[in-house]
Amino acid sequence: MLSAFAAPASAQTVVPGVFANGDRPLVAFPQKRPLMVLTPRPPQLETPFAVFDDGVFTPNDAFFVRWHLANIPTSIDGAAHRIAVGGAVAKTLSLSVADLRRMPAVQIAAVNQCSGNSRGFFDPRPAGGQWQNGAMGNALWTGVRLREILDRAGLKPGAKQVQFNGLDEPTIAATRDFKKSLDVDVARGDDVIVAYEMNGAPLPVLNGFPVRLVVPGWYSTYWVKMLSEITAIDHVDDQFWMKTAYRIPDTPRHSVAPSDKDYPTIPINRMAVRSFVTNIASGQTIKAGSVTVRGIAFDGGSGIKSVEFSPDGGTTWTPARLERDYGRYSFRRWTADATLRPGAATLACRAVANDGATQTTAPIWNPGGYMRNVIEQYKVTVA
Ligand SMILES: Nc1nc2c(c(=O)[nH]1)N[C@H]1C(S)=C(S)[C@@H](COP(=O)(O)O)O[C@H]1N2
Ligand SMILES: [Mo]
Repeated sequence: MLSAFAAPASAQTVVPGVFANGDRPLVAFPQKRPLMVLTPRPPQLETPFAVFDDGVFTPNDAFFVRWHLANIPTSIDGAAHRIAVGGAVAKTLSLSVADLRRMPAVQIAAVNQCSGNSRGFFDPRPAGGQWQNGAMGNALWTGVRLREILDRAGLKPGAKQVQFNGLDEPTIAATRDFKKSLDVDVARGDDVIVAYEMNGAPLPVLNGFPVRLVVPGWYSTYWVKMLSEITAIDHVDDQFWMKTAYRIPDTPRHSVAPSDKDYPTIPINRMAVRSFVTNIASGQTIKAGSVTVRGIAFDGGSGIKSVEFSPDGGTTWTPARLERDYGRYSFRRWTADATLRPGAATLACRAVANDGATQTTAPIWNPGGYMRNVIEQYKVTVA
C-alpha cells in the first residue's frame, strides 16, 4: 500500500517568477523533494530547471507532476490493482501488475513532456498551467509492450483506436473523466509500453503508481497514469479529451495568429525538437574567460543529429559535442566550449533532429500554448 498524502506538505521557499505572476512556492509532496507548485489540487508540480544539469535521467523524487482532476486516489494497493482490457476484443482480460511482470519486459529511455511545457512564455499568454520549462523529465521506463497485451486480448477487425483510462475521477459530474486514445497502428508500435517501473523503482504515486502508459516521442497527455482500463473502440474517439482538448492547429509549425479562427485542428502527437542549456540560467553572472556549457536536447523520436551553441545571441554558432546516446527518445546531453568577454551576453542553443527538424528564433503561437520549441536564449552578465 502506498499513500500519496501521508506527509503534510510544507512550503520551504519561493522561486521568483521569470514571467509576470510566475512566483512559485517550493513544496515537498509525498515521495517528492520540494518542487515548484502551480496548483496543489489537482497537484501540478514543476521540476526546478537546475535538476536537468545533474544527469541524463530525472530522479523520481524530482520528476514533474500533472493531474487534471482533483479526485485522484490518495492510496493504492498495488497488489490488488487490475487493468481491465475490453471493448472490441475477442477476449476480455483483467491484468494485475504481477501478471505484467510475468510477461516479457522492455526497457526504454524516454522523455515525458507536457504538451503545455513552457506555456508561460507564450505571448500573448494563453489560458492553462503557466509552466516554465520544467514540465518535462527523462526516465528509464520498464514494462510490457502494449501490443503484447492487445494481442492476448485479440483486437477485432473493426477496432480503430485504443482508449486508456486511469483511476482518477472528476469531482463533479459536469467534468469529463480523463481518457485518451491512440490509433491502433500507434498503439501496436514497438515502443509503446505499460510501465511498472521508472528509473528502476516503482512509479511514485503522483506519477501513476502502479502502472502507466508510456508513449515514447509523444507528448505526455497520452501517458495515462494509474492505468485501469484499456478499451478497443470501433470509431475515432469523440469524447472531450480527444475531440475538444489537446488539439493543435493543422497549419505550418502548428502555429496561428491569436485572432485566427476556423482553422483545422488535429490531436496533438509527436514532440517538437528542443534544446536547453542546463548549467547556466538567465540572469546569472558568470566569470569571463573560457567556459564549458552543458545542455540537453530531444525530439519526437528520430533522435538528435546535432546541437550548436552560440555565445553571441545567434550571430555565430559552434558545434556542440554530443554525449552518450541512451536511445532516440531520451534526453541527449551535450557540451560546448566558449570564451566569454566581460559585458552583457546572450547565449543560445539549437538542435537538429535526425528527421531534419530544427529550431528557429520565431516562436509559434496556438491557443493551447502547446509545442513551444523556439531557440532558447539566456541573457547573462559576464564579469
Ligand atoms: N490518469 C491520468 N493520467 C494522466 C493525466 C491525468 O490527468 N490523469 N495527465 C496527463 C498529462 S497532460 C501529463 S503532462 C502527464 C504528466 O505526467 P507526470 O505527472 O508523471 O509527470 O500525465 C498524463 N497522464
Ligand atoms: Mo500535460
